[in-house]
Amino acid sequence: MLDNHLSDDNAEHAGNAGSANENRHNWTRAEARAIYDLPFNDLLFRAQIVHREHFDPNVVQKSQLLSIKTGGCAEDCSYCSQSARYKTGLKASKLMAVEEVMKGARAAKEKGATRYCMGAAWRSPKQRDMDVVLAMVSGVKSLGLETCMTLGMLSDEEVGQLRDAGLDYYNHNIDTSERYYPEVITTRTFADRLETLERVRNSGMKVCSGGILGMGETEDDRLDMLVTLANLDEHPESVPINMLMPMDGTPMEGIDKIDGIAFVRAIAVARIMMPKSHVRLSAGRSEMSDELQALCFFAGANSIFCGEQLLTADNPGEDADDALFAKLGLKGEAVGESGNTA
Ligand code: SAM
Ligand code: DTB
Ligand code: SF4
Repeated sequence: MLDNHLSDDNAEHAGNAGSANENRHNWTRAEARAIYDLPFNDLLFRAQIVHREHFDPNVVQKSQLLSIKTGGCAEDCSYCSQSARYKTGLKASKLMAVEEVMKGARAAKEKGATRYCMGAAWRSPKQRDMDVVLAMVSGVKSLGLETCMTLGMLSDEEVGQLRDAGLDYYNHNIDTSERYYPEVITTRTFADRLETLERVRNSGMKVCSGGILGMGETEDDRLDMLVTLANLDEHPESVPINMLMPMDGTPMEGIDKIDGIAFVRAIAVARIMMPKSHVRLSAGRSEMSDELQALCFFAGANSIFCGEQLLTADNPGEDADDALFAKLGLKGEAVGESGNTA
């Protein structure tokens, strides 16, 4: 049905992409490339068709982030304000108290967030912190919010504890392609990331995994990252696509911004290759125009971080997002309603 609308030589390669109802896990870079290189209008049309097969196109899921332990991190991720290796001017703080987290979660729920994502600047959690972390999970869950955490690498034991406490999602990004990964992070490997993702998947929790665009990687690196995510045994239920927010004092300070159209193309490819996943337009929205965000939603992004702050960086905030949603006729996804019509 779709092939009538494809207008160039890529049509043959891109022909079956996303039109089948079942998720595929055998994507090649060549296929991803062929989709990515389609004329922009064809690409967006294709992404919209896939999106509408599975989701209400005017519903966007809202997650709220909270940094439960900020800064002082032992890892050397070159994009991150929280690494202890760079002079970013960020003040490190200890693990928050459970009641403080609950306050934030109640406020987020009132403002329409359906998922509360708690992030810690750790390579991996310390066993002595686990009791507090688990109490955060069960507390936030008791408010009727979906729970998500991002705490670094996990052991099988920790994965089991988090699941049993009621954690719905675990966020662990692969960040970039396997090829480019060592240029960005040297203190852990791409394989380490995949290992934790597998543990989370095997535990029965839902997986949130994506990456960052605009770190100096090539287009092929972006496609390889998406192919890796799409070829996992199951697609991550959430796929956050972050636009690099260059942080003062990090090796990525002052890096050239990614082209907006290239960013939208990557979102569309993610939507087409992972048709039933929520694709989240994540960090970087405070630097994006309404028009660029609208194109991202049109390309199939259907989730955002809401609120004034991400972990350490700015986010547009409630007023700006309410105005944007009103202009575009978008609605927030209701608690417990996935919006996924598949
Ligand atoms: N420490 C944990 C870890 O690295 O897995 C969890 C927190 S970490 C800050 C979560 C993710 O935020 C990173 O994997 C990265 O994708 C994203 N992120 C961090 N700093 C960013 C930045 N400056 N711009 C865009 N995304 C960023
Ligand atoms: C994700 O992919 N992006 C979020 C969340 N998962 C943990 C974090 C974005 C961080 C942006 C920079 C900051 O706030 O420090
Ligand atoms: Fe630490 Fe996570 Fe930042 Fe890397 S991304 S430095 S692991 S907080």
